[in-house]
Amino acid sequence: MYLKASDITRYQREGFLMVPQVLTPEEVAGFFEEAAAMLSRGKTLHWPSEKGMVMDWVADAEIESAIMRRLALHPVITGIAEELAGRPLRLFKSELLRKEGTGSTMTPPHIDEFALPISGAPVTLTAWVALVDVPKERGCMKFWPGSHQVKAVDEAQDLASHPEMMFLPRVTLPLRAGDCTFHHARTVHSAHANETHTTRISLATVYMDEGARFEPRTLYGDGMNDKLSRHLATMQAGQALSGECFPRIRWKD
Ligand SMILES: O=C(O)CCC(=O)C(=O)O
Repeated sequence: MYLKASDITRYQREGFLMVPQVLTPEEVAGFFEEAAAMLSRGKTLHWPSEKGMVMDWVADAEIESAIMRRLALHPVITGIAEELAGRPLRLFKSELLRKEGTGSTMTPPHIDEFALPISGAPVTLTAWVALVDVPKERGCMKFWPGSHQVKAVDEAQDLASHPEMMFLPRVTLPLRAGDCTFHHARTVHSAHANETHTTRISLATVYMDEGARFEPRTLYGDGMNDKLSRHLATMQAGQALSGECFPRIRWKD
């Protein structure tokens, strides 16, 4: 076991958990080197905002790079994910995120579930591992505790129609390089702008229930040409998200 029972209870209550130093400094250095090389190749997707750029990212990081696949399937991270989920999981996708220094804008509050083409998977969660120090000024994440259990948000699919969410308490979580947050797919979260001169780099990996099935979503994949989107385009609604593309991650007793 990597976690205490109280960590798991807390995750279940709040919908997120920060676990410090899941990576050693040596691991961070190795993964950072590969991440920087991948990002420098420039093949990224972009999330623009009215005021600038929220971030850009390498989709399919774990397909493009064996080193990133090792990080997406890292035994400590996947072990914690399965302890939080309480059941076997599969890897859905892994994205290498970049929030450029001085100029990138905040990540707006959102819920991942509505952008994930996954059904029958009540335990979908994301591991977000920092490859540089991420204080608030560099764009650390914020989470709305307990929001994964709010029915109104569950049904609304659109936070803009729930302005009251903006008046609920939220938690700002600065991370050191090698720290990792885990958040439930229904937890409302956002991130600050990067106001520093250092680029924020992290890997966000989505894990899903072993029995997850494909549910086409209009929000997903429009205009995207990454390998995962192309693979999903060949799938039928209700088909199992399994096989080589969506491997089982380990299950620890
Ligand atoms: O990195 C960010 O700013 C947001 C990431 C996010 O929304 C996610 O990993 O689900």
